Amino acid sequence: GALGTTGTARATGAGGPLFAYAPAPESRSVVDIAPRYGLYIDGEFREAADGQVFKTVSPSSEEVLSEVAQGGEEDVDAAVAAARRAFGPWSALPGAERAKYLFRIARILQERSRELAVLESLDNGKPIRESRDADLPLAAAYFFHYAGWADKLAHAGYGPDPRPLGVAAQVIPWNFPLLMLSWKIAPALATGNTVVLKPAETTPLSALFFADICRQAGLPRGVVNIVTGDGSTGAALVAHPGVDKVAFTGSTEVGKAIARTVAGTRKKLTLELGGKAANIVYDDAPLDQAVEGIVNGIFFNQGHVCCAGSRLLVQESVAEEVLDALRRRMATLRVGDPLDKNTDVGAVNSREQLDRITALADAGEAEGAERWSPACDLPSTGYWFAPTLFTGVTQAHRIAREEIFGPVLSVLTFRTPAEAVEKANNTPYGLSAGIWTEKGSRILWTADQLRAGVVWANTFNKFDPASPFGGYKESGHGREGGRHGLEAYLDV
Ligand code: TAP
Repeated sequence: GALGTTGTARATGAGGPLFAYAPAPESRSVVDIAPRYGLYIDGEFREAADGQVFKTVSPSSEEVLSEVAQGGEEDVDAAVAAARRAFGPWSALPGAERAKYLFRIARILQERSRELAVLESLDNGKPIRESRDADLPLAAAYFFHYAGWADKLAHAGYGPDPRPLGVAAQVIPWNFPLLMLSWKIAPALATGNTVVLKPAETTPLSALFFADICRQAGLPRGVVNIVTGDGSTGAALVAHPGVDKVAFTGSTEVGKAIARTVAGTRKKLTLELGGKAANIVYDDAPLDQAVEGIVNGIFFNQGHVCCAGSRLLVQESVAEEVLDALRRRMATLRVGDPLDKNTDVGAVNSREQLDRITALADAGEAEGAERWSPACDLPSTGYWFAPTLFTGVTQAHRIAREEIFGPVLSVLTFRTPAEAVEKANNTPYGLSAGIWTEKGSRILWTADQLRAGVVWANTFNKFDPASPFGGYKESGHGREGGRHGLEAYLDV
């Protein structure tokens, strides 16, 4: 009963009725979305205990894609209990055996990547080119990477016998639904932990398809549980006394609330929160390349990226040249249907997020910055925001200080490298930064001065499973990816 044979209705196992398919409309020919999905607990799909559901909507068409179970406290309790039961046997498996499951999951992600890419673009609004070329290959790559660690934990530098923590509660955002799931689940399973994961309310579908992949891979029941719902479901999960580890990615505000909940308990916590990255362009930079990097830095994934290069810091002597080239390049961006392979900028994920972006952009104008967007026809239904550039921005402006999480770039200028660094670090965040220059010594000096967990040089938004990712200051603590990412799930 694999999910994914187009047009084939499926109703297998205990979760059958909650996982049966409606015939797919033409536009989604490679993915079948059921009218209704249950929670995935203890290897089965089931209704929420109180029968509550919510709707998940396609942000590009405002069409309801499916109804999904709204998990409550009782469901969280059942999921944590299932994960607890599974923990003993799972953690006792030799690492090489756990690795086999992770490799299997990685391969199924590859095999089903077309289906999942379409699903992700429908539920999230991101361009299919990005879900196909970034989200899906990277999600599989994280599983391959951590599969490789599972039998080598004794050689990871944490002593001969590092122990898993137990049940991991994982709460993820809507910007990279499947990729954030893989960042969380792959290292947790490799190290012998079991998982209860709550996806974001606006993007639950790929996590539910992932649950089906776990079944397909024969993963023992209870090792991965998916509890869909809203923020209250996440809060109940984080607060549950049966949880040993909390991993959260999302807003700094919710991260702080979670830190308060977890304080004084035995729970180990990692937080990956917001950002306000500086993308620094020096006057000796290869400017054409830098302009591409600026565009990628802020318009990739509609700017719904925690490490987005949302503040462009450009050296005064080349500012006009860079801005002219940037405006010309922005005018070529195609905004629209996420399923069109020519689309560069897709739909904003939700009405709420569109309202947030709109309010902050309006504040930018009200505070005196100069707003510019290329002429572009936005579709009449769905949630859209034109790529936007603000010049004349000062450090006091809200658009220079607050995370916008949308396709909005704030431009500031600097005269000296010291001034660039001072401005770049003038933020409560510290997740990422970019540097564009021909001089190697300048790259090293700047990177050393920046308080940012990730610094890209002459590139931006590059991810690799072997590379640790995470923030300084209010961008959170703990690292995901690579050997460092193991530490979050081990008693070392
Ligand atoms: P958050 O509210 O932080 O959502 C992240 C996840 O936490 C979601 O699964 C959410 O569930 C859940 N959640 C919400 N309240 C919770 C609580 N009290 N306890 C436990 N879990 C809880 O982000 P958002 O509201 O979607 O976005 C707001 C802003 O946050 C954005 O504009 C953006 O600036 C920032 N943001 C940053 C990131 C990253 S990666 N840095 C990611 C997302 C958003 P629901 O989705 O059901 O609410």
